[in-house]
Amino acid sequence: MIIQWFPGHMAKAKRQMEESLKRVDSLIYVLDARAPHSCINPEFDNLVSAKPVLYVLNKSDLVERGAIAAWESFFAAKGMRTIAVSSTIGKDSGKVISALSKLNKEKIERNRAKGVNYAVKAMVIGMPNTGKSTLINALCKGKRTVTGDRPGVTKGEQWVRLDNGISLLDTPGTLSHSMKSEVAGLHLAFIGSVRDAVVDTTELSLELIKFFLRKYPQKIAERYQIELSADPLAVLERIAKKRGLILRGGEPDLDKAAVALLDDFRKCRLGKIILETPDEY
Ligand SMILES: Nc1nc2c(ncn2[C@@H]2O[C@H](COP(=O)(O)OP(=O)(O)OP(=O)(O)O)[C@@H](O)[C@H]2O)c(=O)[nH]1
Ligand SMILES: [Mg+2]
Repeated sequence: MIIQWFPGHMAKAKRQMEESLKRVDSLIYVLDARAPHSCINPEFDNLVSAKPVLYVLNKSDLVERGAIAAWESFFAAKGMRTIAVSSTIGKDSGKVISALSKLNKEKIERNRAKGVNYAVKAMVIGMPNTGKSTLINALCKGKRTVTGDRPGVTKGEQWVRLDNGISLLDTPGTLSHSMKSEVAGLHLAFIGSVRDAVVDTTELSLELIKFFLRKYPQKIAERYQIELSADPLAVLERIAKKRGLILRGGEPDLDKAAVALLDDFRKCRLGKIILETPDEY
């Protein structure tokens, strides 16, 4: 299943980010901890090569600690500064601020030597729905940006100044013109970075079932109390029946079952699941 979504507002957002790059000294690159590799957008390469970058593995509450540690080591080996946080839990703010200050240490010290108190300006970038605006709210301890559990919530850039003088630029989440791989497209759709309305949700749920059958079959069996089958369609039918999602003629309502499954996965009701591990890359 090939996922493709690049509406005009993303092209515009990208142009704006390139323009705003001149006004910041660093980048905070927010990745969803469930799919860190798929969240790296090749179209951000020009931004990343221009400024120091702090990679933030956000939503780490949705993944086992050990799985995140493997990604942290993977990125560290590539010289990428990475920290894992959970912006909704919000106790990681100090960690982000200190990593950001470390990233800009030389500039801050150079200014301090001249008697100037330099405050960092960072642009927060990432795929849609990875939690950029939520992270900013956690850092400023307020509700300054609009957030929501779907992609495309942030429509335009917005500066937010923290108490300590640090300024953060929120940006709209953007995908790439074409996904770097079919798997990356699927993972981004699973985590809600692609608008559900532009994909065939039932087909997407069958792909998610295939993933579970491969990696975590028990989680599906336990959650829905069904017998497993190697055929994803049979699994979806069983989920529909178990949930009482039946069409008028008595057939299972696959579309509703698909929505329920995707929702359960996204809300962590199937347990802590990582979609990709470093050894696959
Ligand atoms: N479990 C969990 N959910 C999170 C976390 N951070 C953000 N979210 C949720 O993820 C959803 C998306 O958050 P946003 O902050 O709006 O994401 P965004 O990256 O700004 O999205 P766009 O502006 O659409 O690109 C919201 O429902 C948040 O509550 C986290 O650390 N853990
Ligand atoms: Mg946002």
